Amino acid sequence: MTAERLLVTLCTYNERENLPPLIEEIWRVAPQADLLVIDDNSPDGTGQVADEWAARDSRLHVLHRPGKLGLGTATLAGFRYAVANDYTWLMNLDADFSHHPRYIPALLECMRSVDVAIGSRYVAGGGVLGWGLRRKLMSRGVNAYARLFLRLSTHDNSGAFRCFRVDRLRQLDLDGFISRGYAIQEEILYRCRKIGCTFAETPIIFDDRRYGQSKINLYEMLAALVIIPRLGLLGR
Ligand SMILES: Nc1nc2c(ncn2[C@@H]2O[C@H](COP(=O)(O)OP(=O)(O)OP(=O)(O)O)[C@@H](O)[C@H]2O)c(=O)[nH]1
Ligand SMILES: [Mg+2]
Repeated sequence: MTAERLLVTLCTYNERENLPPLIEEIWRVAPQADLLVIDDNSPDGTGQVADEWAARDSRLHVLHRPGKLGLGTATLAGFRYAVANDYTWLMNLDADFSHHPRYIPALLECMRSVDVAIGSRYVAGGGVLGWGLRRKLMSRGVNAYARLFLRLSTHDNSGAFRCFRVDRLRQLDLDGFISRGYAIQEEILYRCRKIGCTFAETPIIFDDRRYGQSKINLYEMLAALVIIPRLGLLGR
């Protein structure tokens, strides 16, 4: 039997200050994990910071993309890497400390019994710190919308803190995804449900980013509002 291997993916765009302490914290709780940083030629030099680290620790790998190609395609690049390199599990975290590594053990525990584990703000014990009412309503709204159009039974469908059984990712048509940006989160769950994956949600407290600026914008929000019903209709 081959050993079980965990890959943690971090999509980065201008996360230079967050990345080093985040990597340290991940390895503090999961020293066995390999890390893949997927950087879109961040102007602040995040990619170089990652390269320097990779040069001194073979557990860290860096994928450089030529420019800001979107969170969706970055996430799928991580999936492809995990499939090509035969990992057992892929776990993804935002690289801004909104997803604290202290929850990694709970997510891994879920993987004993399901195909997809979600670090969830919207189950008992979960929550959000540091957001205003507008941001809270937007997030709740997009989740209700996804549950309605995509018939998802999970509660946090827009967050990226998740763990997947890589054998299940292998079964997805990664070239068939239509989202390029943030709507990828809902599309992934939808496609996982279509192939019969099982799900668990474990509570997380989502904290506002530690350093730097948000990359989410009105365009991303509007794109999600169009893509989610489109997916639902295509799937009929
Ligand atoms: N490689 C890559 N990473 C991205 C891109 N857009 C966002 N990211 C990363 O994806 C993660 C989530 O992006 P955020 O800007 O934090 O989005 P958010 O969490 O919805 O917004 P905040 O509440 O402001 O943090 C972060 O680690 C970003 O650096 C992109 O186009 N390419
Ligand atoms: Mg964030």
